[in-house]
Amino acid sequence: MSKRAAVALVATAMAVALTACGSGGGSGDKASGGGDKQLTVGFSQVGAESGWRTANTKSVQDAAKKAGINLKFSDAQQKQENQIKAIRSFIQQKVDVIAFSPVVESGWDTVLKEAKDAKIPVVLTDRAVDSKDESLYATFLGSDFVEEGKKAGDWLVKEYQGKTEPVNIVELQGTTGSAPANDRKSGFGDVIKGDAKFKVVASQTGDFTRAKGKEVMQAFLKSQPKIDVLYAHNDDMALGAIQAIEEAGKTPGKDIKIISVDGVKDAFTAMAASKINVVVECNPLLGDQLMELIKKVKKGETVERRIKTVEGVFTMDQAAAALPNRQY
Ligand code: GZL
Repeated sequence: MSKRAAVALVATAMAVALTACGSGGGSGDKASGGGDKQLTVGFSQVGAESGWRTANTKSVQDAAKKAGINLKFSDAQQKQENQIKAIRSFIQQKVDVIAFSPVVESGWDTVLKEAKDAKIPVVLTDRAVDSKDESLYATFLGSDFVEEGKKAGDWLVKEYQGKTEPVNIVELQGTTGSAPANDRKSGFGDVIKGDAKFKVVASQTGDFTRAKGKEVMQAFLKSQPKIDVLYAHNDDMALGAIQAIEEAGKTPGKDIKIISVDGVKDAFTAMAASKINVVVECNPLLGDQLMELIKKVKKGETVERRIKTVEGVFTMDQAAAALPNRQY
């Protein structure tokens, strides 16, 4: 074989070897991320009803970008039928994983069975479903709302320690049928039922929004001769209620003590102004943890069935110092 032919043969062999290595994934070209296919995730969000939700959406979207995940995002405007439609669309598009925060607890089995039949894993985040069939979702990442309700009740018991006169409580519930509304109500009720002076004289949904929270608080102020405490299932309803209380010529945080949940910046600002007495934190910044979970689930790795977020309780005296560090 001539020298020229031998050189051509070696060059060809080397070119074939490089191509095979690059296209084979694995130890291939690092720039393409080792050849891993980009994950496509369908995410159905509850809506845009509160400061908490806005922060949660940003956290999920930013985390998907950081993780190199192609996110198909749908806002359900707090309607279950829109979430079901979105999940069906994700199934048709053959996404790799479906993640969603169920607006209410019930009514998901049919559509989740469709996802299971299509072999698309489902990850629950923020809120839970009441399905008995645990094979319908891989894991649930979110807060313990019963615990949050208990923390709210514990603060109230401590605040009125040693007192005997009746304490009239009004309650602004979250979205009817949602896990946070159901569980924050039951956790709170379990704690205060041990002391007869506590009486929930009115309890109604404000749908987690400021507008509705104000409207329902106005009705409470008209119908209730004496209100000592407001327990609001989220900050947005508490902030709406504060407007109603002030318009009625009363001082929020003093004439009517306020217990709220979430811990958004506006609530800390109100607490620093002595208008809210205590905020039970509910962390919306779940994005990074969610994307890591999604990658593990897609790879078929074992993940915990229930992953709880870590969160605290902040009282009025702590608000001013905590405010600059609040991330949502
Ligand atoms: C709680 C979340 C609730 C928040 C509200 O995890 O689902 O929904 O407490 C939000 O602010 O609207």
